[in-house]
Amino acid sequence: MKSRIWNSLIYATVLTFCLALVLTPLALAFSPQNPDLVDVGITIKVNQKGFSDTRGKLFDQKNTLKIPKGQVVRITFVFDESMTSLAYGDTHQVAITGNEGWTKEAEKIWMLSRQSSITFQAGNVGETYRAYCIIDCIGMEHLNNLIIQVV
Ligand SMILES: [Cu+2]
Repeated sequence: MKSRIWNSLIYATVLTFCLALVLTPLALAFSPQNPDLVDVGITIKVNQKGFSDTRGKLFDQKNTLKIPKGQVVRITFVFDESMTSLAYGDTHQVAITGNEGWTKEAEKIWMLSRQSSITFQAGNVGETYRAYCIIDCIGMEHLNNLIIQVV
């Protein structure tokens, strides 16, 4: 009799475990923040000189950020002020505006919270988006127009 109770207990435990194994990935797959649903992840450094790629090359009117059409893109903005600079005490907050009219804001980034992302789906070839800092900061004249082009 006792062993039957044990058996059903074990059975219940195993069943719960198996369900969790199956359901947890499913739940993750359908949660909107799931990184697996992002096709392209891009890191952009933010400092008083402007927006730059991970190697430190600044973006400008000619050197635009290119993203592939139709893909879900997550752009992570990283606080990149040098410790020796006055701007090290600064805070940035980046927003992206699409030419369809939407605007998405990242969280504030500063020395103690160094990165924040914006995720969106790229439109068709030729569409452009624009990223800019929405906080008064040192170097804001260089942080007002990162051009993102769909290619
Ligand atoms: Cu800023």
